[in-house]
Amino acid sequence: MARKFYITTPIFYVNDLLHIGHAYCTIACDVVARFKRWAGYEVLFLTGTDEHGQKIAQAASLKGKTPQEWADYIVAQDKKLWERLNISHDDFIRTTEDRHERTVQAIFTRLYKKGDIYKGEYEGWYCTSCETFYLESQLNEGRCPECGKPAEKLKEESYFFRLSKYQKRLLDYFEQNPEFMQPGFRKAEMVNFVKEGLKDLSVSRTAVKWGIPVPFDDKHTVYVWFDALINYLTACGYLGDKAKFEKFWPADVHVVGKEIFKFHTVIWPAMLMALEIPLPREVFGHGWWTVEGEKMSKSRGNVVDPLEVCEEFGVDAFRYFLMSEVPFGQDGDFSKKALVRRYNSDLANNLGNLLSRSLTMVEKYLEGKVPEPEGREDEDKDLIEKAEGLYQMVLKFYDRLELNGVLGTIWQTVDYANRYIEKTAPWKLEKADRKRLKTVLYNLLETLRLVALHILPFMPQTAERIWEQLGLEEKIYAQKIEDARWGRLKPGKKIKIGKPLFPRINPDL
Ligand code: ME8
Repeated sequence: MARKFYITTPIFYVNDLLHIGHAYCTIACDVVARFKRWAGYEVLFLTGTDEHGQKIAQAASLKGKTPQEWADYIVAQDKKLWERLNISHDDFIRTTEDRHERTVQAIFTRLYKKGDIYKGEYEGWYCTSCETFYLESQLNEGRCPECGKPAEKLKEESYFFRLSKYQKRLLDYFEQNPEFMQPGFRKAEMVNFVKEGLKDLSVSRTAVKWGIPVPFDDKHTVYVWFDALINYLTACGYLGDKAKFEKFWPADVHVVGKEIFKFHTVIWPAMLMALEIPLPREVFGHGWWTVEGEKMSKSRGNVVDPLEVCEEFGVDAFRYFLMSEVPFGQDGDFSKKALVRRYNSDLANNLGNLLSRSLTMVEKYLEGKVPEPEGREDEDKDLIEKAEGLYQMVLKFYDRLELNGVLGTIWQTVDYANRYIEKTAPWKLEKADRKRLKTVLYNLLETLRLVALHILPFMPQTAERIWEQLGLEEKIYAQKIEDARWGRLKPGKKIKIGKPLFPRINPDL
């Protein structure tokens, strides 16, 4: 039976259009999902939208729409964006779907019957924008510590989830599962937070109408975070499709931004413990992007639209930039200048040049046909070792979601192949040693084939273009791990030189 891999992005709010931060997280998950599929896993890659709550209702009313109309509009835009960015999700969940509402209500009732949800009264400071209650001591001069907007004092009847009951079990779990929170440097803060003592969590609202009704008390709607986290269960068939659930749960990794790490490493695990369901294997908290050194925000007017970046530089250059620029887990800074720099050095000068130089020589010296190699010299061996070893090398990086490490490894090979051209100087071999010329050019083409396979998860279109230019007829998507072995390129086939992959961009423009 194929091994399974279940990976999720956060479900994004539908109050507004998505920006590069959302695209970043989703592209990273897409890269991993694509790699896992290639490695033979049966993958469930989930993304979707978080549609309930006051924040969405307010955004809709500002536009003169009902929340549902507004959500439908944003969802259509989100889906278009994912298509443009070549996101290969297997499912897109909306929290307004029946399958989800049913699951949330069933869970709420179950936990109520079990005594893990009870009725009480809530008094606290509430930030509508972040849908979160705060203690007075957490506010900054009456303002929300997250978004800076004024918090309101609220007192209401509320259902509570008995989070406090799970404090010890959570701490034990963290200790026994050191891999659960990634990257590791995020762990201490969560452990301390739990150690300081957990308060029961208010999980219903009477003031919010746009939400899933509490099934046995329709004055209340379910708190949006309690509703949202459950999406990961709904989508893999919990209470609906037993076979699917048994296959895919527990999730292998929830990839989330660092600001919602706590919801995923404390509240979510406690909910699962209450439901007596195994916990996800890993929660990965990635870093945040600023833009030219500043926090991205509507009021600053510096929100970067991923569609515009793709229009200007191409989808693959955008994907490459986001994945290579910062170690996954760290914060990053987006600027066109940095993108152009990386585009020119890594994509145009390094990868693009390697392809065009290699193909041009094959065309010029060998009538455009893939040659037959003969013999191996030391410099060949080095190149072959690097190219053939790629799969084993990148595996380790993928395991830790060090996606820039994967790219760094592939680019070492690309770099080495360019140096191999300088060392072997095929233009001198043309007259002097045809046999050697053929071997050298074969090695370059074969290296490019392996590089194409390895960049496929990151830059699907580019990988396909390289594949076509190498004259390979079988589909790149049909390739298996075995095809990453050296020597599978068949001599005799015609190459098909195409347009340059990445024409240089003038950095001064
Ligand atoms: O929090 N840099 O949704 P959301 C990097 N609905 N990533 C960023 C980013 C930035 N500047 N801005 C946003 C929610 N993100 C909830 C989640 S899950 C059960 C519910 C990414 O629309 C990052 O992944 O505010 C972050 O966690 C997510 O978008 C938040 O999206």
